[in-house]
Amino acid sequence: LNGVVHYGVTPPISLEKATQDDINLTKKMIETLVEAGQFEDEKASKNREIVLGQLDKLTQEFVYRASIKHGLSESTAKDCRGKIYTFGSYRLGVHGAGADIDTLCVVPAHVTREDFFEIMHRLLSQRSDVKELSAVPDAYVPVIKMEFGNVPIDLTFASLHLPSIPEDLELLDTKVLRNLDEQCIRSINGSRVTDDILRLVPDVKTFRESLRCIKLWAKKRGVYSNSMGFLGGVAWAMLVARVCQLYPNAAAGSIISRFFRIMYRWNWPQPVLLKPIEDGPLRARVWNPKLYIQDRAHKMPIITPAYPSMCATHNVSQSTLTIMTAEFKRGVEILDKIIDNQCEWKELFAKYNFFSRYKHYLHVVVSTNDPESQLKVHGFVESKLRHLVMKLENVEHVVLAHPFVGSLDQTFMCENEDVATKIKTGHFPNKMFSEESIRVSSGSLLDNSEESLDEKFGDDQIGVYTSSFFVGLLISKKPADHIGNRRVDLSWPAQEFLMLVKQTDMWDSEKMSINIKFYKNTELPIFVFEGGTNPSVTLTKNQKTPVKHGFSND
Ligand code: 3AT
Ligand code: MN
Ligand code: MN
Repeated sequence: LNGVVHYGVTPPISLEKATQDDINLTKKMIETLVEAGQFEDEKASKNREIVLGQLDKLTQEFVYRASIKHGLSESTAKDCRGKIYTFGSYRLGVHGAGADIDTLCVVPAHVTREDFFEIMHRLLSQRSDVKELSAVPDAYVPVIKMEFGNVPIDLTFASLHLPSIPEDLELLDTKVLRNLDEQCIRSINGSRVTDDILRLVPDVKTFRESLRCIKLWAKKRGVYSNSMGFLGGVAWAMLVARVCQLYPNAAAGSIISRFFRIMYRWNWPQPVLLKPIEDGPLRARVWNPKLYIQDRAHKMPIITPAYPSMCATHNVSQSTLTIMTAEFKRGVEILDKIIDNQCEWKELFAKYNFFSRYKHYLHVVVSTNDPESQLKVHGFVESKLRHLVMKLENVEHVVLAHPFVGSLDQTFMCENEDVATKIKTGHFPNKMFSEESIRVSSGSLLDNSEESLDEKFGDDQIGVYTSSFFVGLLISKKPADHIGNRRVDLSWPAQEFLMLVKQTDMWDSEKMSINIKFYKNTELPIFVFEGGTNPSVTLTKNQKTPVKHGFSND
């Protein structure tokens, strides 16, 4: 490698070129991804470009109006320009059909974030092709969300220390970060990280094909979620990019095979880096386990390349690392079989069967009386769930606490307060629901035919909007104590978690309620099973063991 530039913090492992076998392997992989609907059609891509063009026009209008508002002359205001950048999966070139476009609106120094949420928001609200417009000005990364011409858009904002934004301005140089507030730095960094990843891979096409494969695999295997303690889109992109650096001339199919092998054997917490961590002009904190105790605690550090480098996997716990490692192992085995022509690519993307994997489950039920607060409380509880997982994995004899990615949401129309209370505490009727809205009476559940429901219920029904989160538990077999007790006490972590949620400012105990139930696999509510039957029940029908609750909210 004398004198040859290489990507990454170490030289490549192999410079071997793709063989005909690798190319065939890759071709089959792409075909499987196409079949799984991972690529959007040309019409949809065109539409995205049109939307981005319109967003750019609106940005110029916004900058002009804001400039006038701040007392600039007509002609100076006309010369002031802003610019739209994209980041996220669209910028990486790996977005699926329904994905959003993550955009960043960059404006001159005199245009403020308040202007953005006032003027830009108004300009958007006046358009008939903009729907579901919502502003989140006080988020960690302030954002306007919307559907623009049927494309979901996340629009973030940064005001640079410049009088106007040159059309060819790149955000690569750390100088652009000077004199910016923290929100602007965070917003810009979404874009800087994506651009850096693309710059740091030896072959963008191979990287994109490989990442599309890993994204689909991670979603199907239930390990795609930053908030739940797995990895989000940026972290998966960085892992794939690192493997691409190590095999600069390989085709995507063999990158995937290497990917699983390398990640299965990775010596965590040794960090994954795409380039050496840089110092920069700000007082911003850069990831450094030698200096910061929090950084030392990261189980699976994957570090963003753009200054100021951060750990993209802060939420990974011992349990989620164990689960991902097991999935890497499965990947190694399946790829070996695919390469050996013993199975097809679609085997790799087989859906993970969470609800028949464990003997014990926790069910967190969050409910409200109105759909608006349901949306808020849902996101909030999801963002806190990893704390429950970490508390659970610290309980003696709990080997693994596995959070289910996402939640199962249902609306119940209840006959009276008693029924509503039952639902809120997780006593769901044990019947398969085919309707989005489920009506329950205090007796048995009615059949779903609309006529009989309308006869029975009047306007006095109580709507209960629920989100159900689940944690699967692997509990070690331990010898019974001297009185034959095998109970594992989960009430303490559960109570602590409930307190954590209820203590926050956004919790409104008038409207919201949260409960935790503990199940054996045979007691799981039927609605979690896609087929409408609980396989564990059929399996264990003949060995009726009395159910012992380690924890119950009854
Ligand atoms: P999709 O194809 O959209 O599912 P993606 O990788 O584009 O995958 P997102 O749109 O969720 O994923 O996120 C794009 C980027 O936005 C990633 C990160 O830089 C930023 N981002 C996402 N969620 C947050 C968050 N909660 N806080 C701060 N930044 C975030
Ligand atoms: Mn996105
Ligand atoms: Mn987004």
